[in-house]
This record gives sequence, C-alpha cells and structure tokens, in this order.
Amino acid sequence: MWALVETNGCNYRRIIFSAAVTSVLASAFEPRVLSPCMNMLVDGEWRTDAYEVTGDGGAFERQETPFRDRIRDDPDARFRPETDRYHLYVSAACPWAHRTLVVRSLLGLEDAISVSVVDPYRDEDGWQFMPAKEGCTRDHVHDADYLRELYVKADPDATCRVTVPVLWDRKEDTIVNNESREIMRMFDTEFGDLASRDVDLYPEGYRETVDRIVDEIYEPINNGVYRAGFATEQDPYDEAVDELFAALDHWDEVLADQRYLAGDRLTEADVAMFTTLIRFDNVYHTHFMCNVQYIREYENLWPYLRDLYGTPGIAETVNMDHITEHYYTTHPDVNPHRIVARGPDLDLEAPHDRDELPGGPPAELAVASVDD
Ligand SMILES: N[C@@H](CCC(=O)N[C@@H](CS)C(=O)NCC(=O)O)C(=O)O
Repeated sequence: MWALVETNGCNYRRIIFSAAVTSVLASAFEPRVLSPCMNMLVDGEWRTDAYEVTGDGGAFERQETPFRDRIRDDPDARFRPETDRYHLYVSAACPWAHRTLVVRSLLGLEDAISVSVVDPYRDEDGWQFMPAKEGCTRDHVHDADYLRELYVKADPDATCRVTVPVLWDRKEDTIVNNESREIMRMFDTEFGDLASRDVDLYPEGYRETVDRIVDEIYEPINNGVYRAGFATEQDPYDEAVDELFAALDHWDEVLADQRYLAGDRLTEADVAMFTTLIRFDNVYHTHFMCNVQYIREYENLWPYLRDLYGTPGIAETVNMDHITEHYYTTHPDVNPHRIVARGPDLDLEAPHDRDELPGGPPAELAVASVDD
C-alpha cells in the first residue's frame, strides 16, 4: 500500500491504490470522486488498481507528457528525419493522435512514417492491438499485444499514463515523443525532404499567429470538452462549459470573415481545431455534456468543419465508428452501461460555400474537393 506524489516530472497529484487500502488512505488523503479508468504504469509495472484523483474541487487535470525528444533536420541531431525510421502509434478515436494523422496525410508522409492503430475500446489493460478488428492493425514494429509494452521498452521504470499518440524510433528502439502538438510540429518543419506534397501548415509569416491560436484554443476547446466531461463537481463543469461555448462563439464570429483560424491559409491551428469539432456533435455534446449547442447549429463553425473535412487528405483520417465506440465504452464512470449513442447523422459532405472567402487550401491539395 502506498501513495505517490509528484514523481518523474509526470506531475501526479495523488495516486491511490484501491481495495483493502482505500479506507486507510481515505483518512490520510480524503479523496473525493475517483476519475474513470486511470490505469497506468508505476515504475514500469502496469497497475490496474491505480486511480488518479481529480484535483481539489473536482476539476479534471491533464498530466504532463513524459517523452519529449525532438526530431531535427540537422546532421548533429540524435533523431534525424529518415525514411523507414519512425513509426506512429495512434488510436483513430483520440483527438490528439488524430492531429498527427491529419498532418501526416496532408503533407504526404505516409511512405516515410508508418502507422499502427490500436483498438478503440480501452479497458483495464489500457490501449491494445486488435488486428482482427475493423480499422485496427497489429503492432508493426514489435508485434506487442499492449501499447504499454512499448512504454516499458523505452523506459523500464516508466511512471506515467500510457497515451497515444506515440512517435517511435526504430533505430534506437525507443519513444521519441508522445505529445501530439510537438509531433505535428516535427512533421511540419523537419520532414520537408521526405514529404510527397509541398504543403506547409506552419508557414513563415503566420507562425506567431498559429502558435497563439493553438495555445488559445487548447484550454477552453480541445481540453475544455474533457474538463466538462470529467468534472466531478458542478462548479468546474459549469466553468468548463462557459469557457468552451464562449470560445466557440468567438471563433464562429472570426470565421465569418476568414476561411481559416489564422486567416487565408490552412495551418496547424485548423488541424488542432478540426479534431475536436469532428467529435463534438456525436460525442462531446452528449457524452461529455457539452450540450449548450451543436456545432451544426453554428453559422460559420459548421461550414468551416465541412470545408476542412472536404480538404483532400482529411476525410480518410476520420473513423467515426472508432470515435464513438471509444468514448461511449471507455469511461464507465461517465457512461456505466457503455451504450453507444447513435446520432446525429451529419452531412459532412454538404456544400460549404467557404471558397468565396479569400485564400484556400494549399495548391497541391486544392484539387477536386467534395463539393466541386
Ligand atoms: N498530451 C497528450 C495527450 C494524449 C492523450 O491524453 N491521449 C489519450 C487518448 S485521447 C490517452 O491515450 N489516454 C490514455 C490514458 O490516459 O490512460 C497529447 O496531446 O499527445
């Protein structure tokens, strides 16, 4: 029996082991409500009886990501961009992993960076490979059964959650990075020579704006839906929902006059927004109680979402079956019967008319969009 506070830079508040020890610990820590399904690695060991307590006041707190090396297009770099060297582990359900898939697709990095897709259903064993299931693959690098095996291979003493995406280096047989924002950025800026398309999602002249927007939308929107869905008390839920819809209203207004978040160019900021918006009406609205408004009711966000969806390379990264199965079945505290909500049936291919606004997708992508 033990509890762990602040370790390995992973910034755990408290990790409490259940069963016989819970009552003893209860007096010491007075935990409130346990967050759902927080199984994790502790000193390289998979603990299925570990739960992370929400922060004081019932607010969801996302942990810091432990693997933060960088690939650099520099002869002296430890991790250099090379074909057949890097492998991406994703869940098609996960918005963070989805960002990296969208960037890989838009840039044409499919031949340079291979991908394994885990089972969207995550149970006590964490993410696992289920090649027989539609849309899933085996672990193409190690033939592992569970994603956690790769975390332990990379760090035998790992104490962290086992999350996707993971960028794996075949050469050093280790994890380079498991933070989606940084993986997106590496693909964008370091893999130019290996990309089959001349697409730049972090263009000069827009970089400050892109960085600002990716930061600005993270807390209220990308993470905001989780803060709403995982809150265990009314106040943090209310706060998350207020901030979420204030931010969506703001961007809806901005998008009345400009095609993309940073202006006339498609950028990483749009990718970061897209993977949240595409999950919103089918999942976040209902499962995470973000039900003030659907995205399809927004005057500009809804056509903007369809515009992005119709951008060549994006629609094929969306797996709505994996998305709905994952969320509705993986958080038993939120949805104990694991019933997958059915609707709504969105017409993502309806004409969006946003090509009347200045700018457009990069020339190499601007071929035959779905509403042509
Ligand atoms: N900071 C990470 C967050 C990734 C993340 O939280 N992924 C979720 C799936 S949507 C996950 O793998 N969760 C498993 C767990 O927390 O145990 C990123 O942006 O890459």
